[in-house]
Amino acid sequence: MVGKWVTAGVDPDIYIDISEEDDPVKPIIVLEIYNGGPQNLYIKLEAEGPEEWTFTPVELGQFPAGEKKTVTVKNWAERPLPDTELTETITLHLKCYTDSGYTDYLGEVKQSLEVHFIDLEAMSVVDDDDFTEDTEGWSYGVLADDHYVTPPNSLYRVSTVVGSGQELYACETYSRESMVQKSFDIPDASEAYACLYVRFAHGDILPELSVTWCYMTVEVNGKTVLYITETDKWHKVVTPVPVNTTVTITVKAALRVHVETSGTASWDLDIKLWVDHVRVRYR
Ligand SMILES: [Ca+2]
Repeated sequence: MVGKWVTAGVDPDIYIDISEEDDPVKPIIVLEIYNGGPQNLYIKLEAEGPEEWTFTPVELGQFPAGEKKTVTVKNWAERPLPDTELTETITLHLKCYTDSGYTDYLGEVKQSLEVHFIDLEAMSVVDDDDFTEDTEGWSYGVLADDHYVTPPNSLYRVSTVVGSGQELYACETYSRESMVQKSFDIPDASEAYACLYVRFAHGDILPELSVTWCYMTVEVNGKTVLYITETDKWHKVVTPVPVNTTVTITVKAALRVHVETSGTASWDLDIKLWVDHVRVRYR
């Protein structure tokens, strides 16, 4: 019944590279939940799958009536890292309640998830970018050594959202999207993957401002394969890419601020992004 008005958007395929992954594996999922019903709901995520997995229910909080909300869920599932490639199916249960105590149960929405464990190191190399000595053909960005996955450098780009000395007028908004990009020629093969690490951050928010949005995305040929809001942390993304064509990977970081009180900016407000350890593989 509840499935008539609650929908859960989730990428039905997760790719995990067993050649470089923590043991146990703890996948992170992003759910875009739409509550199209007449009342506010509280939703709890539960899951079931093969016996190797351990699942922990996660209370996702309130989903107001008529609204869409994106949630990133961690620590909901873990499994020992397999040493061979395999694919497993997990069923997500989004249990809907009408109270914050998660007792008045209304119904659930089910969603199936395929977890693909792949071994990138067993595949052929299209490209490896570790930014050891140069920017490896990426558009924009310079080398930086303040954060990296493989020493001594990563690719870095900083963009100014609001400059020091800039006049700020109440109710105005300022936004900036910073990006770096590279294209890869993928051979005619049966499958291909890209794996990279990304990170972003912004400077101290000026006292006159509030943050409207702040996120990072990774796109493959314009399709978003990663959306994150957590700053100051490396995020690993593994994604299939099309074969026998050119694939463009775009990493973006965006910050939008709203001026709450007029004033003069006392310092530069920057949006920063880092990329490192890019591997593109096929077989
Ligand atoms: Ca590096």
